[in-house]
Amino acid sequence: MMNRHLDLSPEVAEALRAGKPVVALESTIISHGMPYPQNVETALKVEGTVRENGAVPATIAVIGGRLKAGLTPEEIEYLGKKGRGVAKASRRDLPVLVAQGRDGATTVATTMIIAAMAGIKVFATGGVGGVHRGAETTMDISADLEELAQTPVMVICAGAKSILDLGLTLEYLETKGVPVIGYGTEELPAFYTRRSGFKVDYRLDTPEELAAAFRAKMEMGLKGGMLVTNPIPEEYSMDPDRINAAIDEAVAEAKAQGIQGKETTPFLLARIKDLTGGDSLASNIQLVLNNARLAARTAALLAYSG
Ligand code: PSU
Ligand code: MN
Repeated sequence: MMNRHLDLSPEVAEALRAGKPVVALESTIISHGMPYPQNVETALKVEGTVRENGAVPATIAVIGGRLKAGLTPEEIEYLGKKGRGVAKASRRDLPVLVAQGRDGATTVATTMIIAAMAGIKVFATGGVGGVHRGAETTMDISADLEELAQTPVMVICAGAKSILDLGLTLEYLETKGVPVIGYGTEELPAFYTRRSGFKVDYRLDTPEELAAAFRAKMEMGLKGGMLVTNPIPEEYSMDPDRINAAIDEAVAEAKAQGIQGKETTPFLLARIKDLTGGDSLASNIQLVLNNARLAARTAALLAYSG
């Protein structure tokens, strides 16, 4: 029985009923991750890419207190235009937003929760949250990591930005038993760049191998998800020195201005975009499209074989 707070769009409901592949997409990237109107254009383009690769897109958000899997273009436009006026909703935010009939842009954590409620196994995004630099004193660790530890969804991302402490993020995921897969790489990609200097747990090279590993995890009843890190295509990757200088500057500004809590990640993302004169936005869009393609193909294998 469907959760009483959840609404599936007619297209998503029909696809799930028929056992067709569905790919979940998040909405914090729309409201908080990119400026308007590129955020709306990108969200619609990502949905198109999922369709072209044989799956049905389910963009996820909280609207008027309803958990939504599958949005209309009008709902995507609404979330994109309202931007940071929409609450960024992680796991701890859901109870009050739902009880009060409010809107929420879902993070990786919340998108996983709602995807799992709906029965969606694969989710494509840009970057995941992780252990922030300086977490040994701030304790700023994204709820995304705890969600990966407990909710059965495969998250396909482009690695993690070095606004995070990548080494500590990998240690945390190891402790929590979350497999970190490099797609076609042994190295953890760093979002804007293909390399980070940190090793992933396993390199897998095909959607078939991703689907098989996820299926094995499910069959063993091991709880939690899987993190697939898919490097940005070479032609869109950024110069590491330039992007790392912008990230260091943004982190220093956040510290100087006393930015804290859920504001930290959106602040850093917006500053990096400004400091790179908008170039990082073009890369960001391309890597999300690249992840959507891989997610759709993997979802199709999980739906149709085995
Ligand atoms: N990192 C990115 N891009 C993003 C996010 C993180 O490179 O858009 C968003 C995602 O929605 C992620 C959330 O789930 O920020 C993590 O926020 P926090 O660090 O506050 O948990
Ligand atoms: Mn945080």
